[in-house]
Amino acid sequence: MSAPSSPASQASEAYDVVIVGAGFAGMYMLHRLRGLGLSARVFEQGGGVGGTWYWNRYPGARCDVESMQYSYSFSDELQQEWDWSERYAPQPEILKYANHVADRFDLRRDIQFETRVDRAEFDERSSTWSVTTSDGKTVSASFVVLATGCLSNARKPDIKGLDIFKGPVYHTSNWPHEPIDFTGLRVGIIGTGSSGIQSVPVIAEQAKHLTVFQRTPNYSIPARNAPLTPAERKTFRDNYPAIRHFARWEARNGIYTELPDRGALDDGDNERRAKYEARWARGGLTFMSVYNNLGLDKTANDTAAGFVREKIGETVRDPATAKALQPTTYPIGTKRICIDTDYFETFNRPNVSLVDIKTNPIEEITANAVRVAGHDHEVDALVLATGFDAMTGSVARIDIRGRGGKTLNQKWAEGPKTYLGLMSAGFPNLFIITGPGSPSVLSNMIVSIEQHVDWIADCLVYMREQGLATMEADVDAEEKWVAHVNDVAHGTLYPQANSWYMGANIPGKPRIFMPYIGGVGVYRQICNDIAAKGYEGFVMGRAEQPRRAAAS
Ligand code: N01
Repeated sequence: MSAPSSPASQASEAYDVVIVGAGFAGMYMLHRLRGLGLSARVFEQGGGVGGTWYWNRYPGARCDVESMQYSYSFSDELQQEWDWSERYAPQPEILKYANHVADRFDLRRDIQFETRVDRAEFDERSSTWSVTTSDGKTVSASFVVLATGCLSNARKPDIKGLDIFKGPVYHTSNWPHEPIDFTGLRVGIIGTGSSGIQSVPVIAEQAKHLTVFQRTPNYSIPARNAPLTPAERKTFRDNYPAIRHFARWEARNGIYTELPDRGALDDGDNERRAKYEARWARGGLTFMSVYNNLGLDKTANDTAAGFVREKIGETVRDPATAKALQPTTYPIGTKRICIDTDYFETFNRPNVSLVDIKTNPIEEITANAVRVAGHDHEVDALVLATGFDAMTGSVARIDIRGRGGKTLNQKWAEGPKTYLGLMSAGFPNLFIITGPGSPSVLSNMIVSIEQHVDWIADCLVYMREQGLATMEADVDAEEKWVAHVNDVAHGTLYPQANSWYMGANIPGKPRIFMPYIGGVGVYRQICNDIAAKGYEGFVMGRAEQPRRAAAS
């Protein structure tokens, strides 16, 4: 495989692979490609590496997967040398880690920062992509890898008057790089997902008054964050081979923990309560894996949901506020569960108030207030914690044209269609890392990123060895995969929530459960089996003559 010499476009530079994005996916992809002797160029919109951790700098931002597990596993030296300071790393530390990785593996020389990819067009005659960037240049590449992230296209709410508000308006996912001081200010925050829930307690400590505008209450589990001791780090490091193996193969979500051996209704009331109490005391996402049927059986789910509602009721002193904070309209876990530090406790502060905007939506924003039910809640600054156009949003912003000039946006107008979440039929040599149709956001992202990057790298080696120039998803295989992803999702409680997993947070977006919920181990096995069968379900071809990949 060599860089094409005469691309169809006016491209001045040619690469084996163009990678879009220098987050954790793009960085590792670049590292692997270099190891294979392939030329690669990364284009990154931000001014530095880190992706989501570059942009999401809001107060209180930290990862909800434990830091010893939310880290690359591809280099043992790296995982042995890096010292995480806390159980859940704060955003600045994760960004420092991303920068450390970039330096350690000398990645920056192939990354062009502050450059958006605006357009990518496949030329069928030369089997190459022409990639046009925001600096007006076009390069060509045999392959394009979209490492654009699942939660990178901010959702700005369409609220009347937002543009006439006189004070500063911040979006959690595009937070300024300089510190923001809310001291003495009346702050309003709209949105109570993970970003809102993490930032509310921190902003409340600074602000004169914080008004939280809540449309849907969320289930949140205490993080129980704490400094990591040297002994805790050592235990992880000594056991990394087994821990990483477990995360890849045994844990559905790529997180190392004990696996449940029973359903919630297999235990009596006292035993079940004791287990929930123990998980609540331990804190973190593993609350949901105490039983094996919380995502499947509504009655089982109700026991966990009821327990969390009780905890909210015990924590929040004002009964009306407590009631408003208790989620009742969807099963626990079917919207991304949150973990927090003192979120519910924050509503006991005299300088914090909750406004329910479900019953009475925001009417408008004025120059200095948020108007709800005819009442003006005066604020000096606004924080939008309103989430993302998830999974497809960042891809949709690029004008991607495949065979016959058809755009990916046209193809995905009724919802994203991929084979394995890795490729989409009609778009040859275009890979997506953690795309819709793969476990991605339902897992520890780094586990899923590494799996996809390794699979793509192995695939490129196979193509090189076989003298193949093109690869694309077969239409039938894709249809079957899309149906399978849908079937598996509908065997669970997940579609019952209006979540961003379903595209429900974006008006007009098709309601389709986007990630693959079959579990990372099952999915990895499927991907490996397909590769072992000569990439079954993919159409591979030499430059001149496409052929169907060997079936089993
Ligand atoms: O976004 P969200 P997020 N008017 O979509 C509300 C990851 N993440 O940035 O639920 C009023 O979850 C919306 O209300 P509703 C994680 O995967 C991880 O918080 O649609 N309100 C909701 O309350 C997470 O799930 C970490 O009714 C409006 C909120 O805004 C994902 O990112 C930290 C509105 C949006 O919540 C997204 O989280 C942060 C409107 N027009 C994020 N539009 C960690 O690792 C939206 N809302 C810990």
